[in-house]
Amino acid sequence: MNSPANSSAARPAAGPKSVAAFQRASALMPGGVNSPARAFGAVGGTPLFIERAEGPYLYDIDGNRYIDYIGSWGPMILGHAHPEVISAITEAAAKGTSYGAPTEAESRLAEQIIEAVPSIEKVRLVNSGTEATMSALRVARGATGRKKVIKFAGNYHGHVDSLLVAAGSAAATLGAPDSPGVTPGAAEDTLVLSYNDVPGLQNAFDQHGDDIAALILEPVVGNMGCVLPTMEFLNAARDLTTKHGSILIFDEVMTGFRVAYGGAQERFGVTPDMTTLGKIVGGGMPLGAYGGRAEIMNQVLPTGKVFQAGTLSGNPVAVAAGSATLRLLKENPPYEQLERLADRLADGLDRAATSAGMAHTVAKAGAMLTLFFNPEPVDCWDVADRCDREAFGRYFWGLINEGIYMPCSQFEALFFSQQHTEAMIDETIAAAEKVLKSL
Ligand code: KE4
Repeated sequence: MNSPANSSAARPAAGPKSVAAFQRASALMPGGVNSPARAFGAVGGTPLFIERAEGPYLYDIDGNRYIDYIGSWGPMILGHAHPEVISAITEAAAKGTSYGAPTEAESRLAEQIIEAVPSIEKVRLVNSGTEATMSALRVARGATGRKKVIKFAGNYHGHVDSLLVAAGSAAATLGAPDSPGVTPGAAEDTLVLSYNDVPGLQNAFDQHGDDIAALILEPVVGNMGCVLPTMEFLNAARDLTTKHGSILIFDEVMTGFRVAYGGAQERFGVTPDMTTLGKIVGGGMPLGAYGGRAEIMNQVLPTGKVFQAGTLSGNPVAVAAGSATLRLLKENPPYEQLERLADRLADGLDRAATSAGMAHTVAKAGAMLTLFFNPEPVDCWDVADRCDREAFGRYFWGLINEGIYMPCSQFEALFFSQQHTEAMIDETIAAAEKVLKSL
């Protein structure tokens, strides 16, 4: 059956080597990928297989070069293959890749995280954003003795059973916001509300307040496209969790070290009880982290009774990559440059879409932004869900043909790095104008 995902006839095909590689991979791994976001399910056609990456560029196995606006879905804020990150990785690897015993390097990275995010008094390193949110949720439930958790439609917190409910990112993209295999028992204590809906949040606490262990949110959403919170919403989340003794978890896996060195909590001045991190904190290697007030984190075994563990947690190679990345971000903060480039790109895409007569909105926060194929400002999933997915798919492939690699879904944010230049932004805007006019 020729499902839309495979009917590349409707779109410019990838190069012959990617097509062959995809056929081989599809016989070996579900969808030929190790994460569904990469499968091009939303835009159709064949995923491009990547040979290498350097600075702001991706190179596919057919020899095409692209300006990269995925950046591995966030981690590559310094650009790909940064020499100092690569040498930190190779130096660490030469001393062995994993000991299963504590190292001072872990303490160094923990100190960097705690210094960057003051609301984190103690931190635990894990291997992914999913592990970070899964662990933070368990600690919040263990610390409060309560069961219920609030999340928001269109927010994605990794593939944690109890959070794969009305999830964003690839779950929303591929029409599986509520995954099979997540049992009613796993999801029954998850309350799903609408992002930015303050009355809805107030009602939930009126009804369930003293049963709510935690409220988890993306303080800037990347996983329904870039959606900003209202300050009223963030402050309501903070005030209501404080009032009811619930734990406020900021899932900063995407926003951490991205929208500011101290994440969205620094940018907005709202302090959570716990924070989850991933992506940039590992510098492109498998590393996540969760942390918060010492009184909460001391509930974690062996100090407390809440169990969480991991063979490769804090392994020397991933820690070296993360530590080098945070050091470089601290020594030479890219945030003003990234903000300027984001403004330039957002304005340029807005002008390009307007001159193409396309109904659209643009949203941005620091170096993450989205062009929505939707005339309504996107402030929650119900609005995001009304985007023109078909037009987005043609826009995506049109830009691929112009050497621009955008996220392959309307429900993802685009990211760029310290290596992106104004000239590249202008090239992207010109390409977008040409493509949007052709739609
Ligand atoms: P990982 O388990 O993929 O490292 O992190 C899960 C996660 C948690 N929280 C937020 C806010 C996230 O954005 C993510 C992962 N983001 C997606 C992209 N939107 C990862 C890409 C993918 O799934 O391949």
